[in-house]
Amino acid sequence: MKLLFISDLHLDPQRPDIQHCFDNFVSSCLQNNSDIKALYILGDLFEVWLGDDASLSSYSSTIEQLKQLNQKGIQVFVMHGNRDFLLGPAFAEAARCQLIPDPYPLRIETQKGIETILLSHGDILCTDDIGYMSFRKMVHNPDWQKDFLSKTIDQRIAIASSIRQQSKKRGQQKQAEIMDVNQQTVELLMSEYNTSTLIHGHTHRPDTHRFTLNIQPVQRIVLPNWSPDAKAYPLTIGSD
Ligand code: LP5
Ligand code: MN
Repeated sequence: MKLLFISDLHLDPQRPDIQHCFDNFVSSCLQNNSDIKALYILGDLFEVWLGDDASLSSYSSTIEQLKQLNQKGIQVFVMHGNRDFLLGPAFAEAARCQLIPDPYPLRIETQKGIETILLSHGDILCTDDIGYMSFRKMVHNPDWQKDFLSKTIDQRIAIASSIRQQSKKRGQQKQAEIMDVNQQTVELLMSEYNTSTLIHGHTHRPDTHRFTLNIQPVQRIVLPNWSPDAKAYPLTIGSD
């Protein structure tokens, strides 16, 4: 049995090429469904999510695909990313998926006993990006979200696009390392959850980083953003 991990698809009605890659991925999952127990989507499934009331209709085909995966026996778990942190209960119900918090300790049974694989979108690890961390704090405040969701859809589109512009502009001014994870933050989080494997996305720097933590070998797996040759990260569980 396999668990699959993907992130940062950034599905966008204006990018049919990316949607096409996702269509192929879903088809291949449906064909191999007896082997796949669950799919974990670690954030930024959507380029932007302006609230369930505003965005469900823009992504109806994707939601239908997630529902099909569930109907074929593949459980789908979705984590918020920094673009779709407003995914809410109406989305989860429509897509028959489960929203999971960030970070999320996934317990799996191995030959050595129960192990924890720690899952995250990855933006919480980028603590050197002070501007982003304070922006994140603001938009994760429940009062701020309530206020944003009470605005008309046109007002929300205007605010989101102004923030996108500012984010792009500031991104060009930031040093690349600032937008990567902070190693100390990674180590603190992995120690807190007593895990030897962390899987995350967000940075679009796919890699496997192996290092030693508390005298143990550990790894940080960074998922790729979606592209025609991007593959889900597989984890085999159980005896086969
Ligand atoms: O995703 P990416 O790689 O482009 O950039 C992220 C960080 N930027 C963001 C912002 C998103 O790009 C845009 C979010 C739009 C969707 C929101 C939907 C709901 C609407 C909510 C609107 C608030 O996440 C970027 C990081 C980068 O990752 C790498 O980690 O650097 O962070 C920033 O650029 C943040 C800036 O440093 C500060 C942002 C300034 C915005 C100020 C807004 C003030 C409020 C205005 C309200 C009208
Ligand atoms: Mn992201």
